[in-house]
Amino acid sequence: MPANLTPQYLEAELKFKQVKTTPEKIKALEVMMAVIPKHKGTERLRGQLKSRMAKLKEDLQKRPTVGKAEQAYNIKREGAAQIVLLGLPNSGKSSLLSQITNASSEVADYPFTTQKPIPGMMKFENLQIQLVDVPPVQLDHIEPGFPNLIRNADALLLLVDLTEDPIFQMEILLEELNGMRIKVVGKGPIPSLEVGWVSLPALLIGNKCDVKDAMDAYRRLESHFRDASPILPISAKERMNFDELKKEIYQILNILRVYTKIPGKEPDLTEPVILKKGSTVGDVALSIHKDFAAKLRYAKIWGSGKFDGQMVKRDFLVNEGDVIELHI
Ligand SMILES: Nc1nc2c(ncn2[C@@H]2O[C@H](COP(=O)(O)OP(=O)(O)OP(=O)(O)O)[C@@H](O)[C@H]2O)c(=O)[nH]1
Ligand SMILES: [Mg+2]
Repeated sequence: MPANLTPQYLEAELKFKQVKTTPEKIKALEVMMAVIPKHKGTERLRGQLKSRMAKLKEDLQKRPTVGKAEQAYNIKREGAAQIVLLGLPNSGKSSLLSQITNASSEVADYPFTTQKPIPGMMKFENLQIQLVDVPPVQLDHIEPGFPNLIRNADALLLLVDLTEDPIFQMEILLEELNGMRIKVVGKGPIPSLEVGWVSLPALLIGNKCDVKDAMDAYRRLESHFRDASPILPISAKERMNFDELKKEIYQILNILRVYTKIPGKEPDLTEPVILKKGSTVGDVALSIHKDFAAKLRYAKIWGSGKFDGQMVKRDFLVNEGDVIELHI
């Protein structure tokens, strides 16, 4: 060790050894670098301090920050719609994701198993719908990014465990959503909302219907909520009622599928155009290209028209399953 290190430097070095966190270490190291005598005898030591600093800064970059946690909640939307699975700990969200989609999410009999969102794709007829498993809803803590993921979803599946006071669980979920200024819409008209609120369609699900007496609990849950929302019993574990579940999910999305065809050719029924209910022939054209929509003169429609191949204008409302030939 060079003999000519100052007390000032030694004090800074002591501080460096005492502190624990990376930002504190960086601060202490900065002081050491500032006060170290700068001459030939300390050249090597100064080099070491520099590389130590580089290492610490690298560690700081690697540490998960609030921003990173938030990023985990940024799930890219894929397929026809993005649906978030919400529920209290152990309600069976990860079981459902693992059983009904191509993805897998850890399942365990202890609460708080899921730590970050996991997306998976569910096949329904000729559609792929994205389901997102998330950590359980907690009363006292919301991860940054979580409310946004929910607000941006197309719909929610609210999962309750039928073996654990399901009405109470559902009330907690609805209250938590209220706190995030999210209004769940089930049956009936969409309510007018105050600024800052969003409305989301939701399907209520009573899970674990395979367990003894669970169906009694389901009937109580149903009589409590059936006027407000669509509701269904399932068993994620035993894959019970999955066909019905998929149909109900499609229903709450409020979308429809139409198929376009080229004159003289058959339509491709594996490639639906997905539109909001209430869309028109003009919207079908727009989904292909905006120039197409601008130049559209008329369309021929099979399905909802009075007769097959009927000529319709751009404001004609399309229905589920219609086949449409656009003419420009
Ligand atoms: N009998 C029965 N058990 C189920 C069913 N679905 C889930 N379970 C069990 O319930 C426990 C919790 O399941 P998970 O899928 O991990 O629940 P989760 O909602 O993802 O839990 P967190 O990630 O902690 O919020 C596990 O022991 C599962 O095996 C079901 O349909 N029937
Ligand atoms: Mg889970």
